[in-house]
Amino acid sequence: MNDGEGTPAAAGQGRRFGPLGTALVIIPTYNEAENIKAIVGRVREAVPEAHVLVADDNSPDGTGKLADELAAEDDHVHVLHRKGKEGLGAAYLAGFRWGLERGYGVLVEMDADGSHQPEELPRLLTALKGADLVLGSRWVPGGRVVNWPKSREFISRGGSLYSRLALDLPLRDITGGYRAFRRETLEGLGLDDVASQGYCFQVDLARRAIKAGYHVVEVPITFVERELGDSKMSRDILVEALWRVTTWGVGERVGKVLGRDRAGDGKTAGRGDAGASDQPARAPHEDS
Ligand SMILES: Nc1nc2c(ncn2[C@@H]2O[C@H](COP(=O)(O)OP(=O)(O)O)[C@@H](O)[C@H]2O)c(=O)[nH]1
Ligand SMILES: [Mg+2]
Repeated sequence: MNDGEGTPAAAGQGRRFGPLGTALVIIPTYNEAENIKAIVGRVREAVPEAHVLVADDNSPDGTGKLADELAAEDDHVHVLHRKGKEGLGAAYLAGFRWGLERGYGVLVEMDADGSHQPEELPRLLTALKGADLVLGSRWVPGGRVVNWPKSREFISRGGSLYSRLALDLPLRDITGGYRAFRRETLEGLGLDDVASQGYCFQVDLARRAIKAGYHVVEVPITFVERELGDSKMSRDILVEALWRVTTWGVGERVGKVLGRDRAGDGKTAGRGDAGASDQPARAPHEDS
């Protein structure tokens, strides 16, 4: 059974990882007025030294204003007000930029609806001491989902399995959005040309990290479906994910046939000595 601190991996062993620095927990929000106070409070309690950035897309329900009130009474809470709804990926990219500019050492992705439990964040951060990227994972031993209908679980498991096979990624939960990045990892991923949104954004970042040779560790989490507010999952988000993953997968195979590795688009600047938690070391471009 996994001890919850990340599966030891041949790939990461022997490497020295630097100190983590201060963490910034980025919480993207669109109409999360019912959840924002509770989630920020839980993060502050679970990891008091971390800072929180609410990245709000001008939510009509006033989430941004509530976040401003939280920020006014707590210097560890910040708000990034964005013009309008542009999707999860764009909000995270803006949040990453905000955090990198201000020198944070760790950038965390966390949903506002309580699905990603802040109380599990210390385990992700502990695992990050020996990794470049930690994925909170529902689909490794010890991970699970609570209150999900079978249909949602089928879509999520299917999405990860399809991405794993299409993109040859040695990961179990590829669409999840509870993650901790070292700043150097984000800086090495070539984020400037990321156009993907929704679940696809998560697949895109995981794929870039693996292809760039970063050491990625999956830590089991208990994902709890939201009790308040509405999911923003839509058919369009699923179609985008299916389309992009398929395109990337076909592109990689064509690249291999032609003797080139296009997977990283030649733009990532990974370490070349890392891999994923349940696999032996993989050098980037090893199969080209
Ligand atoms: N800023 C921003 N946040 C978003 C957007 N879409 C979703 N979110 C947030 O992303 C997180 C996950 O969304 P959610 O609706 O719970 O998706 P689900 O968990 O897949 O059903 C929540 O915190 C949402 O408020 C968006 O367009 N902009
Ligand atoms: Mg949710």
